[in-house]
Amino acid sequence: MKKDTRLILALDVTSRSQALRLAGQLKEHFDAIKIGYPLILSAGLEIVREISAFAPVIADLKVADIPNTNRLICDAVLGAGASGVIAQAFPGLDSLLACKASAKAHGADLFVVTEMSHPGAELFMAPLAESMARLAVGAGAAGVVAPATRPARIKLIRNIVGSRLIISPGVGTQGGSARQALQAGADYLIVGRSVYESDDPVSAVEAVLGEIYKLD
Ligand code: OMP
Repeated sequence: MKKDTRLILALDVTSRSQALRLAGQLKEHFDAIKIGYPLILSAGLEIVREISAFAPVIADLKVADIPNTNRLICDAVLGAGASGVIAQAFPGLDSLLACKASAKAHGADLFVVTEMSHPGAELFMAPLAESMARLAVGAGAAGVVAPATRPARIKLIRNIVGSRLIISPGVGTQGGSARQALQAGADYLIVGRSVYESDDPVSAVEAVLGEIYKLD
């Protein structure tokens, strides 16, 4: 995945035509486009290949099952053209290794969730986030997902994952700051509603980029 804008678009719309329009309009501003259940269940698996024509697709299926089912899910979405897939760590190492094997077979990247960005994640995920990050490293993940809403947690997770990628959701609508997340060590920011729900998505993404460039 290139690292030009350091932004990943979370395209959680449910209309195929809107998704394709937004992808075409915004592709220059993002290094990748993340799609998940909302769009894939609405538009069908073929949307993965259609969006891949604009940018590398990360399939956010938060895969969280036994190894065999994980493998089947990853094979389906990576076979449809995704360049990366997101899995949950909590089912354990064997489940993650099944995702990793599928990713490797497709020349794709595995990303593993450590701690989620919403308030509810503080109950069960936050206390185990460091173990999840260690598991991601053990499984050979290309990167992890860590919350832009809690930059201090990104810093902590960076110490565990070393040079592996950290992709961070929660900027904008969820209240996270792009600048703080990058300063804490995120490689990429995942941005969704604050861009695609805007009346002017291009200006909305340019505002985030302005915040990023101010870092230099
Ligand atoms: P917005 O809140 O609209 O910017 O979207 C954030 C995107 O990141 C959505 O697609 C979420 O499903 C996803 N996400 C989180 O918000 N929090 C997490 O902890 C993990 C993810 C994710 O795995 O991408």
